[in-house]
Amino acid sequence: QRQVIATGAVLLRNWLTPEQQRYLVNKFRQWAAGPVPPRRPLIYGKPMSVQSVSLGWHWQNYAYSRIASDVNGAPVLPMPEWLIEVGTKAAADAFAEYPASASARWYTREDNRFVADSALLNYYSPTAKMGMHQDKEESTNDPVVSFSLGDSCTFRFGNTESRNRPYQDVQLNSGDLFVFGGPSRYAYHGVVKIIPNTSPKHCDLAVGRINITLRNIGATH
Ligand code: MD5
Ligand code: FE
Repeated sequence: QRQVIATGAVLLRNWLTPEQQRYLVNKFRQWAAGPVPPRRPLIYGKPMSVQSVSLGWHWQNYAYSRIASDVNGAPVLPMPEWLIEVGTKAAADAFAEYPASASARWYTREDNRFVADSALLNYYSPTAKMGMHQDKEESTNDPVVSFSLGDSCTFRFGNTESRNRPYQDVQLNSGDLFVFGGPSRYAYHGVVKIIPNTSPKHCDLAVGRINITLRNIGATH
């Protein structure tokens, strides 16, 4: 079911079927075994607890590149066409109840389609967290499409002014879709806690949480 957390921030519970969740978990394993291994990016000089690997564009120190020069110098895997299509459908479903005249300004493309050029694949161990931050390295304002797999988490969705209150804590479960765009695109957000032993059996992920975010970072080199 649909939950509007704020204007442009829409949660669709169980958007992914159990089969799709298991498929994405297995794809994550393949991608993680690809040319660039998951690593812990440095945040203020310290490795973050989340392990991250990308498709399309590699996120490195507040910039995006095709080559993971900070990891092993390998080129990142390309974005699969099917995943781009999943992202387009996800954004369209999430924003279906907004009139096109309103959401038109939330997309770069004039046809109001979200076309991702990159995916961040983040693995949270049961003790991992992500501090409150804004996603502002992308050079477009297109929405961010987020899928949750495995263990549930407590996700903190804040405001656009500061990392402090007011914020809302929302539990994200395996299969949930969360789309952030429009006036919510630059809201502060973070992952407060992974809720252990909540991964559904169908995921075949014994421990931890996978978050896949699809973005149109709009980079050209
Ligand atoms: C997560 N991951 O659940 C979140 C989901 C990240 C990250 O924060 O940067 O990898 S993405 C939540 C998000 C993305 C873009 C914008 C906003 C939230 N927002 O404006 O609130 O592990
Ligand atoms: Fe983020």
